Amino acid sequence: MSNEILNYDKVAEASLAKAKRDGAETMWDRKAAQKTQCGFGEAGVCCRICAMGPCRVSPVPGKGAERGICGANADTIVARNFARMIAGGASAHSDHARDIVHAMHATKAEGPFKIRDEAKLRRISAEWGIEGADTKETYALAHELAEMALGEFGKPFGTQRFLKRAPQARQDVWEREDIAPRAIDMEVTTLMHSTHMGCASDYESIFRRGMRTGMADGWGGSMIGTEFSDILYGTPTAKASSSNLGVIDKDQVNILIHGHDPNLAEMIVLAAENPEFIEMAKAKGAKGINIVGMCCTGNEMTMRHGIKIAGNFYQQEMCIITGAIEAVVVDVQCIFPALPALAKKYHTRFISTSEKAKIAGDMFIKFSEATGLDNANEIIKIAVENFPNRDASKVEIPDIKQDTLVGYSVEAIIDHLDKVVNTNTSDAMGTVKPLTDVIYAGVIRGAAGVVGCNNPKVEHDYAHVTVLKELIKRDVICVVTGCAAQAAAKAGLLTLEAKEMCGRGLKEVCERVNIPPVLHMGSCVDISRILHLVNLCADVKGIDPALLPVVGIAPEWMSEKAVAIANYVVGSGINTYLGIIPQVLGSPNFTKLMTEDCQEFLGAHFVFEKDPLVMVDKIMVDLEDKRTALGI
Ligand code: NFS
Ligand code: SF4
Repeated sequence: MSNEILNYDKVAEASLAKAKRDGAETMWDRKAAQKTQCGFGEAGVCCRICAMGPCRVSPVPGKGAERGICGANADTIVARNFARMIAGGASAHSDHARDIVHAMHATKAEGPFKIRDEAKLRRISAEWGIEGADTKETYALAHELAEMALGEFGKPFGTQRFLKRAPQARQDVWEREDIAPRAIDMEVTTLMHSTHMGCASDYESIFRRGMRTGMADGWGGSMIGTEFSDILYGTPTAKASSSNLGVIDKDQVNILIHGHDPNLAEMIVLAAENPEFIEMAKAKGAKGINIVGMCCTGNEMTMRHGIKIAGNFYQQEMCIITGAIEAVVVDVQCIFPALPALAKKYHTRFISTSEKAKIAGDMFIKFSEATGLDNANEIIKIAVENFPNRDASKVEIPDIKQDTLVGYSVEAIIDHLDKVVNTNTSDAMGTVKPLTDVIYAGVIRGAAGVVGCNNPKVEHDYAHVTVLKELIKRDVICVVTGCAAQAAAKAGLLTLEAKEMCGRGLKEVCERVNIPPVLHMGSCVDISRILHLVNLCADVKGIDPALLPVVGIAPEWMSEKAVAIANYVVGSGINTYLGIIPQVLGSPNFTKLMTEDCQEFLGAHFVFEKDPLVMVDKIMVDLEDKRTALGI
C-alpha cells in the first residue's frame, strides 16, 4: 500500500492501520493493485465508442498510430471522451434534480413531503412568470411549478428559464456563441448523438456542444435541484455543526447517510426524532440515535439541520472501519461498490435505496415518494436492532472532531450582510451590494469558489486546505461546496476563529459581518448557489461576471459531475483552476482550446495546475489582472 499521499491526514493513518488489522480491503489496496494507470486512457486517446475498436492513437504526436480505424484522430477522440464525461455529469445532477421536482409534485399539506419555504415557492413561481404566484393556494402552486420544472427537462423549444438570472452582457455571450442550453435531456441526448461513431469530428464543435450541455447542468439541473430542494426542505440558514470521524458516537446507534439526493435522508432525519425509536434504542443499550452524513447527502443535511459531517468522499470506508456504524444508507452517486463487502467485515448493514443505484451485496429497500417515511422507519429499525451485534473489540473511533459553521445559502449571506448594513449605512437592504463594494474597494481582493472531490492521485484534502488557507491569507473570500467544503470543515476553516488566518482586509470583513472567511454553501448541485451569488454581484455593477475578480477551483476533483461543473463555470465567464489534469493532454489542440483559445469567445478558460501553491500564485495574478482591467 502506498502511503505517502496519506501523510497529510492523521485520521487516515490510524484508520488504515486498523483496516489492515481487521483484514479489510480499502481503496488504497485496490489502487496499488491497479499498478501503473494506462497512459492512453490518461491522455484521453483511447476510443471504444464503436466495436471496430478499441483504438488507441499515440498520446505523443508523431509517434505511433495517428488515427483510429475510422480515421478519428487524437483531437476528435479526446474531444468526444471529454464531452461524454460532461454528458454523464450533467445527467447525474439533473436526474437528481428531477427526483426533487417529482417529490415536490407529490407534496401534500399533511406531509411528510410538504412545502417548507413557501416564500421561496412564491418567489420562484413569480420569477418563472406564473400568474397568481402571490395568491394561489400553496399546493396548487407547488404542483404547477413542479410541472413547469419538469418541462425544463424535455420541452421542445426555448432555453433554460434560470438563464435570465445572469446580467444581459453574459446572456448576450451565450446567445452569440450558441451555448444557451435548451431542454436538459435534449442537450445530453444531442451530445451523445454528436459523439456517436461517425458523427462530429471537429473538436471545437464538440467542445462547444459539451459546453452547452454543461450549461444545462449548471443553469438547469443543478439550479433546479438547489432551488426546489430549498422550497421542499427549507432554505439553509447559518448554523453550527461538527465534522470528522469523531462525530461517530460509540454510545449511540450510528446511521451514516451517504450519497446526494436529500429526499430519503430528510425522511430519516424526521423519523429519527420519533420518541419510540429513541426508546427502542435505549432498550437495546444505546443512548440514542446519531445520524451522521457523508458526501453531498451529508452536505444537504448539515446545511438544513446541522447534521454532523462524518467526512468526505475518501472517508466513506473509514467510517465503516470504525466498527461503530449500525447502518450505511445510500441513495445515488459517489458510493463505492466496495462498501457492502467492507460492511460485512463488521456488523454494519449496507442499505441501498435507489433503483438507479442498486448496489449488490447487502440490502435493498426501494425508496419512493409514496413510501418515503415508511422506508425511513424501516431503516431506523434495522439500525437500532443491529446495535447489539456490534463487536466492542472492533470499535475504534478516531478522537478527532472539529466544530464548524454551515448553512450559507445566498439568502443567508444576504441576511448577514443586511445586519451590518442596517446599523451602519443607508444602503439598500436585501442585496449583495455590500459584498461587491468591499471587493471593489480592495478590502477583499476577490472571491473563489473551491469545490469538488477527493482523488487518490493527490494527498487527500491537502490541495483543498492549502489553496483555501493561502487564499484567505491573501484577502480572497472563499465559498465551498461538496467534499471541498468537508475538507475545509475538518481543517477548522469554517469557523469565526479562522479569521486569524486571514489577511487584514478579509479579517475585518469577517469580524463586521460575523462570518467565517470560508463559507459552506452546500452540496455540489449547490454550486448553482455560487453561480447565483456571482451573477448577483455582477448585476450590482451591471457587468458581465467575466470581468469580476472571481475564480472557480477544483483542487482534487474526480467525477464526471466535476467535469460538467467546470464547463458551466467557464461558460459562465469564470476562470476555472483544476488541480487534477483532465484526460485531454493527448490532444495539444484540444488542450489549447480549453486553456487558451476559449477565452476569446467565452471570456474565461481552464487552467491546469497540480501544485496548489503555484496555483494560488496564478490565481492571485488572475484576480489582480481583473482588478486592473476594471480600474479598481
Ligand atoms: Ni461532488 Fe458530491 Fe464529493 Fe465529488 Fe462526489 S460527493 S456531488 S462528486 S466526491 S464533491
Ligand atoms: Fe476506433 Fe473510430 Fe470506432 Fe473509435 S469510433 S473505436 S476510433 S473505429
